[in-house]
Amino acid sequence: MKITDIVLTPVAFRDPPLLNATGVHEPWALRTIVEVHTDEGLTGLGETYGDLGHLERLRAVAPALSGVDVYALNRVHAEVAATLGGATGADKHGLTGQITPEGTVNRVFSAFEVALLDIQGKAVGRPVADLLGGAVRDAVPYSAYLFYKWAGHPDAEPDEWGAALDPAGVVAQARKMIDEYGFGSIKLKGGVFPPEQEIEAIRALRAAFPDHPLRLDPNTAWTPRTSLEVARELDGVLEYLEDPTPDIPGMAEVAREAPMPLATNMCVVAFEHLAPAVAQNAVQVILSDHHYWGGLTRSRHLAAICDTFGIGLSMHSNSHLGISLAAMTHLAAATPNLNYACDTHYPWNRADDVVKPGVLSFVDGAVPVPAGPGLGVELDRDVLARLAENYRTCGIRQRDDTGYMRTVDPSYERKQPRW
Ligand code: GKR
Ligand code: MG
Repeated sequence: MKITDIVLTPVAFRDPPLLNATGVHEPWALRTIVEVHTDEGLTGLGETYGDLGHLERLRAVAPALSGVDVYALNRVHAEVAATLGGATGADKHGLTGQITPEGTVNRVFSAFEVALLDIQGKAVGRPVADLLGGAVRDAVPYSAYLFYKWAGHPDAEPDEWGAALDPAGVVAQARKMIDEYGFGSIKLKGGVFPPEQEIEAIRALRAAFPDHPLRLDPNTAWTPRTSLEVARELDGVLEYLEDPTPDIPGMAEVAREAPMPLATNMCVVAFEHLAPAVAQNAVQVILSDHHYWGGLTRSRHLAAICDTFGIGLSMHSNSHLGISLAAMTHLAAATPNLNYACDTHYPWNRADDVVKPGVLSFVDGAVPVPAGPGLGVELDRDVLARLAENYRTCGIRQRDDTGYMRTVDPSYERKQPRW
């Protein structure tokens, strides 16, 4: 079965004003929806980043895949690498970590690999999780992903979540999210306020939810010294501390004395980062994310490496829609050592999902694995058209949390570390 055509549709969907270490989410988040068509009439779906540089790389690669067999994933990877010719993406928003040429290939390859696995699953009538070795769990647990946030975007009405700018607001947001979705663990996006305030928020969450594992992720907003102070304050409270400080040597310095495991989706984001991270014992948990680790199969290679070196595995997320959630769920279901609840931004964005309702749901904080075949999800063409129109009119072509924050506070500066 051969690829005949690839349709790439950039989309924009509503995003609340979520605060982070580099600014605040703009009113529109971008993704690209990938549709791979074949000569046997089957179509596969993928979802990936929507920033313009990435979209241009996807567009450059797509014609080179025409005529390629849908099972020839190694050839697809080689075609992506050859077409990109060593080009490297940039971490313009400051939350991604160091992007390498290999990581750039894997980011582009992933979008096509997921769509091809969707086709393969449809061809044999089996869910993608079966192509990855079979589900070891029927449902994948996700964590409540809390953000400090404004009540609404500037000049707009407050959104349904309201403001969360202090411990009480964070607890109220957690309560709403847990009531609605049943999440059994909690992550707070930090790096927004001075560390003492974020420690207070974590303590408030501990008091309100005594049995929920807690995580804090300041996206490298702290020096190693500050990181250690926070780590000591939160000894026995956090299940892991995520990316407190920049880079592998900085994380290694913190890890030597921190009482809890350190996790990352910033300093170990490509296979070439693994050897130095292991040698320095810089991280104890790696956040896998198939969108940049090179798709579902390569994410399972990452899982095997983590298993080999005794490193824990969790899952990272960015603002996303249901095709990504389906792919994440199949992958996590088929990865035995994915032993922490996965991150997801889905509750913040699900109102604009391009996937037809009915397949993706949260039951007690976990998403039951779609029964398939393939990813088990279908595109809602009306929503896709609406989101594509949003993209055409929203004016955003590259995520820029810092620039958006500066429209509200012109004195705002990006600093990593800040404290
Ligand atoms: O959505 O603001 C955000 C997050 O900060 C995201 O960009 C990060 O990549 O969720 C991510 C993380 O865990 O670092
Ligand atoms: Mg993170």
